[in-house]
Amino acid sequence: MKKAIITGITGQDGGYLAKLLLSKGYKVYGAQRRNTGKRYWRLDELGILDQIELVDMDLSEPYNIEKVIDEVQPDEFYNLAAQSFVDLSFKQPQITTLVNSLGVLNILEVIKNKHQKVKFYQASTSEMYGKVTETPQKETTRFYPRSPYACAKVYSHYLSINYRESYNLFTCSGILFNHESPMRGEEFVTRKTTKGLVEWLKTGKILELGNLESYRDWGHAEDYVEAMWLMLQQDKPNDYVISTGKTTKIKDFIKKCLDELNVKHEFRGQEVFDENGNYIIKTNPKFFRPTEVDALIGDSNKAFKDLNWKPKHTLETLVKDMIIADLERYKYK
Ligand code: NAP
Ligand code: F7E
Repeated sequence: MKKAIITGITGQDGGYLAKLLLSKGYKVYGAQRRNTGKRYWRLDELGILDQIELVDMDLSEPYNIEKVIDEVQPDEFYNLAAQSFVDLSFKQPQITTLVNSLGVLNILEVIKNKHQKVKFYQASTSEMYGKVTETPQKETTRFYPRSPYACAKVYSHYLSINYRESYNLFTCSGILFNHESPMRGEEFVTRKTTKGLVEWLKTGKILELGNLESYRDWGHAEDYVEAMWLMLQQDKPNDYVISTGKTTKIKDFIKKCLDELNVKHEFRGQEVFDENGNYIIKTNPKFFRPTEVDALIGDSNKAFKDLNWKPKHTLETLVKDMIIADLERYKYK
C-alpha cells in the first residue's frame, strides 16, 4: 500500500486529492495545522474524514515536518498548504512568505537530508505569470508576479527545480491555473458569487464585489488533483501547466451563475440589477487589489501529451455544480 502525506488537507484541493488517492488504495496522512475554526466540513461532505489519518504539521515549524516524515515514511508528499488568498497577501506579506516560501524550504530540506526517495509535489500557480509576458502561458513563459503571494510562489517553484537539479530529488511543480468547485473557500470570487447569489435570492442581501473586468482560465478542482497525481507517477520529474485553455471574464462567470438561477438581470457597468431595478451586486472598492492580474490563459499541451491528462468538466458543469451545492447547503427552495 502506497503512503502519501498531503499538506493543506483541510483546503479545497486537499479534500479532492485525498479522495482520489483513497480510491487508488493509498494510505493517506492528512497534515493539518492547529486551528480553532470549522475545519473538516470539506472532508465531511466528501465522505472521507474517517479514512484519513490526521497528523499535526505547521509548515512554519521545521521540527514537526521532520518528525512526521520520519514516522510516516511516505512514498509521496503533496504540498498543498499555503496562505492562498492573493488579496490577504498584500496585508500579511510576511506570514504569506513564511508559509509559501520558507515552508517549502523546510520540507525540501528534510527530504534532501533524510528521505531522498520521497516524490514531492509543489503547488505552483498561474499567479506567477501575473502581468503576462506571453499569451497563452506555458511552462517556459517568463514570470512577472504581481502580489506577495505570487512572489513567494515563484521562490518555491524555483526551489523545487533547484533541489531536483542539485540533489537529484523527484520534485514536480504543477503550475495550476484557477480551479474551483463546491469546496472552494468562500473568499474567492467564484464561491463568493455562488454563495452570495443564493443568499440574495433567499434574503435580498446585496452581494459586494471588486474588479469584474479581469479574465481567468477556470477549471474544476476534481480534474486538477488528478494531474497532481499523474505528475508523481511519471518516470522522470517535471513541471507542468494545468489549465483548460479557455478564459472568461469575471462578469461572464457571474452572468452564467445568474442564468443558472433563472434570474433576469441587467449589468450597468460593474454593478448588477434585477428586473425591478434593485441591486443584486454592488461595487465595493475594498475588494480591489493594489495590483491586478488582468488576464490568464494556459497552454497545457505538455500535460496533455506527457501525462495524458484531460479535464472532464467544462465551465458550464462547474457553475452548475457550485450553484446546486450552495442551493442545497443554504436550503433555498
Ligand atoms: P485552500 O483551500 O486555501 O487551502 C489551503 C490549505 O493550507 C488549508 O488546508 C490551510 O489550513 C493550509 N495551511 C495554511 N497555512 C498553513 C500552515 N502554516 N501550515 C500548514 N497548513 C497551512 O487552497 P486550495 O485552493 O486548496 O489550493 C491548494 C494549493 O494550491 C495552495 O498551495 C494554493 O496556493 C495552490 N493553488 C491553488 C489554485 C486554485 O485555483 N485553487 C491554483 C494554483 C495554485 P487551514 O484550514 O488551517 O487554514
Ligand atoms: O480572484 C477579482 C479579483 O480571489 C479572481 C487563488 O486560488 O487562483 C486564486 O487567486 C479575480 C481577481 O482568485 C472580488 O480581483 C473581484 O481578479 O477568486 P480570486 P485569484 O486571485 O485569481 C490562483 C491561481 C491562486 O493560486 C490563488 O491561490 O476576481 N474579484 N471581486 C474578486 N476576488 C475576490 N476574492 N473577491 C471579490 O470580491
